[in-house]
Amino acid sequence: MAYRWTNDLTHDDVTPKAAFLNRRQIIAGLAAGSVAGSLAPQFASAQEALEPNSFEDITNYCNFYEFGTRKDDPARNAHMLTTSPWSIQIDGMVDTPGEYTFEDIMAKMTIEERIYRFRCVEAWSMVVPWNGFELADLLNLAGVQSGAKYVAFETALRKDEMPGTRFPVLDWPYVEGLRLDEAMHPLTLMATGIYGQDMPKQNGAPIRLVVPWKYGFKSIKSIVRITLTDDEPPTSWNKANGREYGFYSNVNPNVDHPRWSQATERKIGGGLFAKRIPTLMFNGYEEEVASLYEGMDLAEFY
Ligand SMILES: Nc1nc2c(c(=O)[nH]1)N[C@H]1C(S)=C(S)[C@@H](COP(=O)(O)O)O[C@H]1N2
Ligand SMILES: [Mo]
Repeated sequence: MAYRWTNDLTHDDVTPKAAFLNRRQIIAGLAAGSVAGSLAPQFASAQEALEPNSFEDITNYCNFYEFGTRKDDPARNAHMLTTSPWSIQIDGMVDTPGEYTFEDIMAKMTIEERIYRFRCVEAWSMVVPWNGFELADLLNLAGVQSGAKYVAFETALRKDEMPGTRFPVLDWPYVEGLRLDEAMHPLTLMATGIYGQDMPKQNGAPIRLVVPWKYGFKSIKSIVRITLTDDEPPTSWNKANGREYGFYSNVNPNVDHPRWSQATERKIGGGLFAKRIPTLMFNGYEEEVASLYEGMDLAEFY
């Protein structure tokens, strides 16, 4: 397909197109599942599978280990996090390194709504209406230098405000990374809210990453530092268990997690007897991002 993301696409071009492609692929994926007979879609229609999850589901079923490892821990504990004032240190291979205050960033960015499917590595999914801006716009503000190849991210680490960090569940602070082309992709969002409101603390206030074609753990929350580098940066889950969590972590129904299948998922909010739905290549964003990985063996680079 000749179509390719370019810098001359406006936000208006990107969002409806992304939504449309996503919808078409999901409908195709659901149809394939039901034809095979093994996967009856849990939803009355493919449309329903694309409907945003409720604010309650999104804010009460969370992974944010700094506040505890249970799904309801972040909703209970994240109120302790001070999110104002907030700033992000942008450093490494950039023209203008320094502390960028949250207010200053917000004043310079165009906030828009993006409804994205979100797929956790634990084989559940949600549909979330995020507000945010493209990470590329922030990186361009700092000025990416020509030798940069990767972007490293770091979450705040405050033992007094984050009870989960008193335990060595992960090697704190939580860190993540993207290849520069992944970071610059127009689907890659710095999210600052959901449902038109400021980001709830349990979802990564005041600012977090959202990379919709990768497993949820790549979408690092409450970011305080962004570093441009020429070396693949370490990531928390890869350090914790490199056999289970690789650097790329692209959603891929054909590459199983060593302990469970990634072929299907359960959409949160479907109820106790919810049936599983098929997981789509790159979480349904194949048309937009497959070209980033041309020639790469995605079973080796998982
Ligand atoms: N700092 C930090 N970011 C994080 C996590 C975490 O524990 N700490 N969990 C990740 C995982 S595993 C998932 S699935 C998503 C969950 O985002 P949500 O709670 O907004 O759905 O956040 C990701 N970002
Ligand atoms: Mo996750």
